[in-house]
Amino acid sequence: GEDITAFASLMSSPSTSIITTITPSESSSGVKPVQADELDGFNQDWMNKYKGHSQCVLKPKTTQELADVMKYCYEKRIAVVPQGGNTGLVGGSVPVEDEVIISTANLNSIREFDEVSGTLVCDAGCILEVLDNHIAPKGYMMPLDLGAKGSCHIGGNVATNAGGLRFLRYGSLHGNVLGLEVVLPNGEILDGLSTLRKDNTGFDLKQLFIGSEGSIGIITGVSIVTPRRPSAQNVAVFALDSFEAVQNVFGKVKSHCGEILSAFEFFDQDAFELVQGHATAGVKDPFEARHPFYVLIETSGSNKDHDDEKLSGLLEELMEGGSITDGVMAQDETQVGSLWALRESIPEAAGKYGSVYKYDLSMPIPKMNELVLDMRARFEERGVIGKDKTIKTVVGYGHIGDGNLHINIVADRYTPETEALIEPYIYEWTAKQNGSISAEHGLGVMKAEKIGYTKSKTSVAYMQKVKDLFDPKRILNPNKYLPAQRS
Ligand code: FAD
Ligand code: 2HG
Ligand code: ZN
Repeated sequence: GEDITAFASLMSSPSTSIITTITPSESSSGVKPVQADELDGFNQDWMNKYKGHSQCVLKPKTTQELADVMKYCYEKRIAVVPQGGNTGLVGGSVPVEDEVIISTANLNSIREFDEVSGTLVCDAGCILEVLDNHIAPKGYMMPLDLGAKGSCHIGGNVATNAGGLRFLRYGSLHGNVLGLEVVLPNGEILDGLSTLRKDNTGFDLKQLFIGSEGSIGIITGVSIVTPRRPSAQNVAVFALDSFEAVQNVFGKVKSHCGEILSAFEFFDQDAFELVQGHATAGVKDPFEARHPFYVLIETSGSNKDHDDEKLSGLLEELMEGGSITDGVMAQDETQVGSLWALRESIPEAAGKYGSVYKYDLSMPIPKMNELVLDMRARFEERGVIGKDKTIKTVVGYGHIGDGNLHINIVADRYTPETEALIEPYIYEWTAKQNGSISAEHGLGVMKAEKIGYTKSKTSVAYMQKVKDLFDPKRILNPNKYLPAQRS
């Protein structure tokens, strides 16, 4: 297409350097210079924390076009960064320097949907919510859901192995993705768009690309199995007075509603206050007072009467045993949305309040709140936390049902000094619990050098070999995902 012709003419002078700067002045063939303001949205990440200065964004319309671009880049050794919806939270989707940005925005066709098996095959640039809306009338839903659903691409979800709000019920993309079509760094197309549920023939290569964050190939097509959309859904938010109570309630919820449970999320009072003060819409406080902790539970089933019965059994036990101090249950779709907004708008509210240092950690559930308290104490000791101080607030929330804590530290701005107050302390703390420094957001540029807190030297060495096997010239997403290697 036009983009590629433009690219080829811009690139016509042979280059051997890994990073090639394309300035409008190099364009001798009537190619329209790219306007700086158009580029900003592609160069800047969602948090305004990471910014590259690429002069070139390509939006191929077909897998073959993308393959042609990669072949060219491989020959000339030009670095590229794959970009989906640019909602990633570790700086992986934007250039570190001036890498060419390859956006999947124009790879957005739904290829097929099988209504018997629930198998969906689509282009990588389809927006998650668009896919969910497409299959909803057919009685199906996407097996993942996240706050960024209105802009993230399914290819980006697969590339980050996104977890999200219903991981607890539907599991990882490692289980739900049935096949992938991938353009390799040298332009070869790895055509693996299988729709088979079972296929034990050789290495399952697609698994390598799930969670590879654009380091070894660009995903162009996704085949994914989708579950039935539940006909009955209930959402409740409970208020609790301690983190012990949160854990206790988790046990009780599982024993009453285990097989219909589709989400178990928690947020602390500071996260709740943040949303009350800074989120945009639909976040009215449904309670009369503020509470130290909140949990949101969702059930999804096929028989409303059965589910209601199970929930009333649960509520009875929780109220009688004093496990919760208050609770609200959604009575209709609108209230379902409002209760979910209390949890889903935490990242947005944090971003409105200041510059956010985000930590996405796996650890034993009992340790989670200890870390949040420890971080607050650390800042208090140094006198840096408060409304008008360097650190405005520290909030804890997340997918407690999956052992995944999110800590958002909202600062007045991003500075190396503030970062040094948090890192490596928080990573060391997590490593001591044998936790993970990235439960679901990935490594990107933020944590490429930190992988050793969670993975052994041997594992990292084999990861480097996989990288070299697919991308020997290291043109895909340089400076990200894995520690820098000497060439
Ligand atoms: P991008 O941000 O564009 O890219 C992410 C990474 O994948 C980059 O390294 C990029 O190079 C690579 N990449 C993108 N597309 C491709 C491709 N086609 N082929 C190869 N590599 C590619 N994440 C969770 O896991 N759980 C959550 O609950 C969650 N909630 C979020 C809520 C909000 C409000 C926001 C802003 C983000 C949230 N995220 C969450 C993080 C983010 O949305 C996910 O990581 C998402 O999967 C990224 O998709 P994307 O299309 O925006 O990818
Ligand atoms: C969520 O669960 C996302 O809301 C974002 O994973 C978490 O912003 C964050 O830290
Ligand atoms: Zn999350």
